[in-house]
Amino acid sequence: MFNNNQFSDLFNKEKFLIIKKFFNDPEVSFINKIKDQIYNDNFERIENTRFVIKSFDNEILSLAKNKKIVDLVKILLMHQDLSLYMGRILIKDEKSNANITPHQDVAYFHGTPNKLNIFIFITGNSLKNGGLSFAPNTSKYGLMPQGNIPVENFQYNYLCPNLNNNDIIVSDFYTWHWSNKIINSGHKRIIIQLTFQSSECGSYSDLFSINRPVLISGEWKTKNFFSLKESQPSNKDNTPQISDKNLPNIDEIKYTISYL
Ligand SMILES: O=C(O)CCC(=O)C(=O)O
Ligand SMILES: [Fe+2]
Repeated sequence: MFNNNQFSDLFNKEKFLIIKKFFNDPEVSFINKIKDQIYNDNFERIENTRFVIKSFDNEILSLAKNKKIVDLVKILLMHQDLSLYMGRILIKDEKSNANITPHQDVAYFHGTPNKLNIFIFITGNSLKNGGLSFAPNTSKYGLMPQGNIPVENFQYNYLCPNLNNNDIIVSDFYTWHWSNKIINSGHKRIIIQLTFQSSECGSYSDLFSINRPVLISGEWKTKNFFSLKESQPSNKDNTPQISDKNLPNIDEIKYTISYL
């Protein structure tokens, strides 16, 4: 059994950690129930995407509140007060079997970039089954533009670990990852992604499951909540105008000191 320091020392080296046999049998049964429901719903998803349509709010919330997960996130994010930024289910099957090109999640979301991803592999993970590949230690390159990261221009190593449904992967929000097409015919791949952050940040993703701010541990350390949808770019010229009577009138004195 690992202690807290070993977890964080290992993670902090390359911001990537595989934890084998994380879930016990009852937890695996719980995960398998989600799988059964997805099969029952015939893998219904948001049109032409890899995202499951049904929200699975309760299931995702109870996984995100699993004591072992919360304790792990507290150690790795070094925060006691945590919220769930995003929870979603990622499907790959014959209907959506594209390569997911190299990217980092941080470029596509909002709020604090200091987020932590936990991936749960309901149907395991392997190269031939459209599993996730990761390039540990790529957070060192920081924020990259959106789109396919030009991996050919960089030094990196990657792996697509063979995992079971009781194993998890933890990575920071900068770590490059991607996935290949399913090669084993008939295979259906289901992955749960949970994204945590300090509750000092009131950002939350409202594109998938859990479309609201959710406190996971401790207390809220902010009063400002703002969703991903309402943070999308405006497509009009919305530059605040001098003539705008609603312009907030802040006294500049508040921000001013004299250097001399
Ligand atoms: O579903 C996949 O294979 C990868 C998905 C992913 O990394 C993403 O949507 O950010
Ligand atoms: Fe991703």
